[in-house]
Amino acid sequence: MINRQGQIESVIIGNDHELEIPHLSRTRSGLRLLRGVRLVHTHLKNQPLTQDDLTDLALLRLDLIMALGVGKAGGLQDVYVAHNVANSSKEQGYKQLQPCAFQSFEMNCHDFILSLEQDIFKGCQVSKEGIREGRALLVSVGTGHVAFQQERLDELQELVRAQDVEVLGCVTQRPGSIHPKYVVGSGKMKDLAIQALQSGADLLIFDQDLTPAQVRGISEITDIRVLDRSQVILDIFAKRAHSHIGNIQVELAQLRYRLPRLAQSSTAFSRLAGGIGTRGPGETKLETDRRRIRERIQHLERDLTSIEQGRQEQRKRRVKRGLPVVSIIGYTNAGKSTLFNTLTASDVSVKDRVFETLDTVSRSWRLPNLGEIILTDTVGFIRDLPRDLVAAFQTTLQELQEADVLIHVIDAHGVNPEQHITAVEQILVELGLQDIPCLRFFNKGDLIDLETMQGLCSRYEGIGGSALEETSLQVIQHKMSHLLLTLQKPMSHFQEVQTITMHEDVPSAHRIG
Ligand SMILES: Nc1nc2c(ncn2[C@@H]2O[C@H](COP(=O)(O)OP(=O)(O)OP(=O)(O)O)[C@@H](O)[C@H]2O)c(=O)[nH]1
Ligand SMILES: [Mg+2]
Repeated sequence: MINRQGQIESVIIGNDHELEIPHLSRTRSGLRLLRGVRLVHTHLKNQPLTQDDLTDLALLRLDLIMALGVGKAGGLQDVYVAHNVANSSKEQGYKQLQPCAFQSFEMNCHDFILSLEQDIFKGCQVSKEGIREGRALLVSVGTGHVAFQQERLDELQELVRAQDVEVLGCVTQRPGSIHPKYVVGSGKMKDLAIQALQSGADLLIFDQDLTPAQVRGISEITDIRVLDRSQVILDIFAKRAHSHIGNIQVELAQLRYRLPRLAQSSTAFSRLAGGIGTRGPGETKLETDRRRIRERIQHLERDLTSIEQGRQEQRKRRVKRGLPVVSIIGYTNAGKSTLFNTLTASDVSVKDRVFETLDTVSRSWRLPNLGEIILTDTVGFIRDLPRDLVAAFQTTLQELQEADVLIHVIDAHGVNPEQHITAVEQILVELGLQDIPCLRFFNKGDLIDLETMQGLCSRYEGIGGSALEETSLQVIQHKMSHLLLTLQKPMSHFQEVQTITMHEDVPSAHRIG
């Protein structure tokens, strides 16, 4: 291995068909530059560069790779050279020079590498949209329906974008079966790693949930950060959490998720490394880290329990007062908060992005014939909600237990409203909320034609409209009044409710969370 100054950095002794390259430090200065060392090695049977050579070149971002072919008589015969290229759209990320007889071979390696690096750097400069937190290649590995896989991948893009990560490309893999260690075969995984490097990605994000062992296996091959969908969702929650309880729940979910994966970060060395510098004291540190995380988890759990007790008291008081509670639920970005704002003349944050709302917010809502009731806006759902998140968000989700009626908001303009309905209803079952009466509201009616809306409404026995238009919401109010009146609760509850003076019993901006 020879560095840019022409000095020999290391001498590697291999056998007649392979060599083991020692651990190389990670990419310099965070920019997608070359490694600063070139590999010059012998090929004892004068063979051209092998696929393994070219993979090493790309994966390790070597300045270049050179094989000196040994002829039959034992002298040097031909020289084979390959280098990385700048253009990421090319299928191959490297270029092989014409083989040349050793005697006539001439190359100014230093200048060649510098100009190559300049080209590569130009191709990888940060896009005009601004500095992003990362550049990711998304990967979906599936054996199910193609259309479904694509839809999930689109959703993953949304999730990743919500974190200000630039999506450089999406790759769909459809293996016969899921490889236990790498999800796809190791050959395919190497191709993926090369593709990620060529496109300038520093993150590989999988749509599938990966086991800690898979994250480890893939990181070892690719040498870049590997994330799965759950982690992306957890990170979004972490970014969006503002309230005290929101922060506790998110941190708890993150720590529980991280604990079994802790070993991964300290062993994420180059695939060829064999663990140099990662054993010994590293093990002890790992144990300390684990213990600290466990202690922190216990601490957060205690905090959460005491908050939970306080909330139960609060709930009991409300139940005693007999105020009916209606909770708005639904898939993330369906328009729940918009509906909440229009119905209660509030101004909770509404944005065209996933998981804008994390904390439950309750306000009073006046219904014809009933008077004031409590309307609650809640955190959005998504299919395959990470388990750690559901577990940690129990306190927030339990708020839903007290709802007398749910309004399930569905984005009628979305790609697949049916899938979203199924996902949400599945989560309701998991939370034991399936028996609460539910009114389905197909939202964003202004964006679809009447016929489609009527089809959805009749198929799902729902009502349609737009959360942005007050007039289209009168039908919700009437339906809701009717629903609440037909519930088992005695009429007296509602009469009682009508006489309540708001500032005494239900602050008009009563905020939970
Ligand atoms: N055209 C149209 N856009 C709507 C309608 N309702 C909501 N939106 C838009 O949809 C996006 C999401 O709205 P939110 O109300 O934040 O959705 P949410 O369900 O609360 O989302 P999360 O809190 O992130 O789960 C925003 O850009 C809204 O302006 C509607 O009826 N018509
Ligand atoms: Mg919202």
